[in-house]
Amino acid sequence: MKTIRLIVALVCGIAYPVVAQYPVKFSLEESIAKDPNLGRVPNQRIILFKDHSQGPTEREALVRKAGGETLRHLPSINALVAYFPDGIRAPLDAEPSIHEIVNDDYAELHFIGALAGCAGGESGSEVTNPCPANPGDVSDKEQPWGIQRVRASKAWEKTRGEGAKVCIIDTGIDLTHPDVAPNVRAGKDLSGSTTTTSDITDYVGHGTHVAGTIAAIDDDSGVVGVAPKANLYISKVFGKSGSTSLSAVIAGIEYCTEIEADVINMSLGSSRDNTAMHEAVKAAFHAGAAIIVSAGNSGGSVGFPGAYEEVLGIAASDDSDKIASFSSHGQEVDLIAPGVKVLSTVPTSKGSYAQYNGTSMAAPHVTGLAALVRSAFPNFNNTQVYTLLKETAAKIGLKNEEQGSGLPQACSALGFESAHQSSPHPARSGKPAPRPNPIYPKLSLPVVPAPMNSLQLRQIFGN
Ligand SMILES: [Ca+2]
Repeated sequence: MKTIRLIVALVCGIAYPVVAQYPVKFSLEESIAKDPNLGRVPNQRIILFKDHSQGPTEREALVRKAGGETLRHLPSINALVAYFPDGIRAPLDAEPSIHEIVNDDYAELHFIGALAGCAGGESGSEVTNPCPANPGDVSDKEQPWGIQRVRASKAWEKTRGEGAKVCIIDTGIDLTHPDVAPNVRAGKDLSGSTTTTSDITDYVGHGTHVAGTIAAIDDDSGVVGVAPKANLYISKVFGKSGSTSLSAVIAGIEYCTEIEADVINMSLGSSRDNTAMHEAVKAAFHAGAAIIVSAGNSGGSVGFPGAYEEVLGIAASDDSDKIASFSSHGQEVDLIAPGVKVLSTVPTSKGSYAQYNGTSMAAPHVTGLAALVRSAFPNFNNTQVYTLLKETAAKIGLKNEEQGSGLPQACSALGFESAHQSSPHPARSGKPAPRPNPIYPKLSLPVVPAPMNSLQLRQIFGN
């Protein structure tokens, strides 16, 4: 029997209640064998259609005939989600217009616990990094350690994220928080927890924390984010708990596509692969968004959508550049970023600032960097953004399945330092099989060119 790890660091003595249960499964197969409905939203199904031969009204009639109620349409994947209180009465599988019926699963925040009352900006023993920090960063109390570690300030003379649209799929945001609210441009509540879509208030704290790491403002007060002038769009899909349905997350992804997001942050996931979620991620990727997803906190394999090829899956490191004990890992990890004792904004009702742990906190560091890259190189497509962040990341001496391509660095990504081609700390283990480049034979828009190689990147940056 595997040990279940419950990571609750009590460094500062006072802990907020953990907002959600984080089922830790070292063997999903074992767990599912015991409970086939594990992680499923009861009686809820996502119905994917083959074509557009039926309109919304006809589809809803079809669902009613089978004993269900349509909850919402998901146009990006040509689907709808429906609730069948007594199971599906009519054999919908035989309906010629239906391609597939899949379960609606739960998605959870990749957040471990919160610490209150802590001072931020602690520095650990950083390994040698070819991308040196600015001398003033350590004494700049507005910069949490993670912001320093990704060398965000190195980019700020070139860009602070101006013009980049970042969509955060999360618990909403505190619109009264002076350190992050000024960057919020719009938002929508798709959690289904209210009858309207206008209340993007963050009742949990997670979304405000993620937003602060991405884009807290530079005002010599509180904290500053990686891209302090990025434009934030709030796609709220969690109500008052740390759990929601995949169909709500898919609706949240659709909102991000609707506002033409340059970067999407998803600090969430499910332990189950799901066709509907994968199709939604593919649709957003093909619409042009760079999609950054936390790897998960199981300490085991990478969750979904973090494991999909169309996204960057992010593991979590601590301030000594070690992988966090809770961080999921595997060959699906693309990058690693600070995810332990991350100081950021939380709702003013929860104390305004707090340190959180989780791969949820790692992903927004990369999202901020992606916003800087998109601002500096607006002609780059999402694949080029991924390639640039990976090729310019610093290896930090971990196994490839822990660090992926390494810890991304704003200075080398933005061309301020020579992109280092060799690792100062070679990986200890054998290299896992490389992930194949995504191939999408069925889809043609937009055209996705082959990722750039190191030579092409050097040609662009002239070094
Ligand atoms: Ca600030």
